Amino acid sequence: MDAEGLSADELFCFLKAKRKEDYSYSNILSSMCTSPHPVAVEAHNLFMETNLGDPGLFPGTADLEDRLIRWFADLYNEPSAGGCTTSGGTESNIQVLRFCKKTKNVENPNIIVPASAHFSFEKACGMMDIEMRIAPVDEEFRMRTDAAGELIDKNTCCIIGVAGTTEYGVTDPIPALGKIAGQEGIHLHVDAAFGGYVLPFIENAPAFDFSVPEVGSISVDPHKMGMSTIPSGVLMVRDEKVFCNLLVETPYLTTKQAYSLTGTRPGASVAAAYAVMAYMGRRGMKALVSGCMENTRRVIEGMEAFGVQRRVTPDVNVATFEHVSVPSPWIVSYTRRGDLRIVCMPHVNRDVVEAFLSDFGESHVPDIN
Ligand code: 0PR
Repeated sequence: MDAEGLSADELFCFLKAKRKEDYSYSNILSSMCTSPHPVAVEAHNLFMETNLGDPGLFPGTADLEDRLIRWFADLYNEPSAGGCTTSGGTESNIQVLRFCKKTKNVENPNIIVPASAHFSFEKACGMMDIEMRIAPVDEEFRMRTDAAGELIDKNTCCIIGVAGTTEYGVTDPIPALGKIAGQEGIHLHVDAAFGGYVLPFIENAPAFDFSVPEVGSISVDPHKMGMSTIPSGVLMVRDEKVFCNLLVETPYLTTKQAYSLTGTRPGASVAAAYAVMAYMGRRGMKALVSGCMENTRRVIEGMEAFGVQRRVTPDVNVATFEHVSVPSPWIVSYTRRGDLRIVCMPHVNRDVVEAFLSDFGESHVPDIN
């Protein structure tokens, strides 16, 4: 840090130049984040200085958090469900494993995740000394329930299913996982970080929420398909009592106990998440999701017309293909197996999809073998 500060002009000239070095979402086909909705930005700015770590100082913001949780309880078909906001999918998954480990209270706890699970579980298990048992997936990249069942033992404290996997956009067989979790009395967590804002707005979507009686918790991220600002996660639990064993004393705060992982917590992105849902309503979200799914189908159909095979038909707006390169300036990603992956986020609108397909078609040399 220099002795003298910069003028605001100099400072913002520098900051704007730095921001220009970032890629623009208009060419990003690899991200599960997107440009926040304008109402999210406005709400975020309005609540910029709020801190849900000391909620008694910000009762208005805390009320928005409660209202957001009530909406998700409704959306996920269990009006009495509880929950809290987090910084995103990683923190939500950590919180789930924290309470599952405490509740089970065995010496060598383990959890069962599908091979497709997000790497946040690896981090969480490392932090908490939990063994992560990996169940293989089937040819459509869904967790194999029989294999998951075989991995269970008396030390298993949680089974995880994913609704809208990060890499292939599919949903694990949650009702079947519910059966085995129920038989063994094990907590079933559904990681719906991505799919939690998609599946409720699609006709005939696979079951993933509290309507499956054994589902104990669901994580969902407003900063992904919820078009909110970063960082924003929600962790829903069927029975709020699971949080009790995470409580610590917070004597000098406005609330005397807290179970959240982080201390200071942004109210701004919570207000932003609330704003998007309030503004869009169910009908608006349905229209948004239908558009993303329509664009996903168009990408798949367009790529197949160039002879590039889809890897799987997804449940959410993630399209995957056999490995092929794409021309610049398009930014795509490749899965651990090497498959091309395109996420049709709201910024990947129909014009973007057509521009990508046209550029791809011009550059692609079909493999004649
Ligand atoms: N669970 C699932 C199913 C996820 O897909 C992700 C993240 C997480 C948990 C963790 O969420 P947080 O990153 O909010 O903690 N999925 C994306 C991924 O890791 C996140 C992402 C977003 C990555 C934008 C890149 C990017 O540009 O691939």
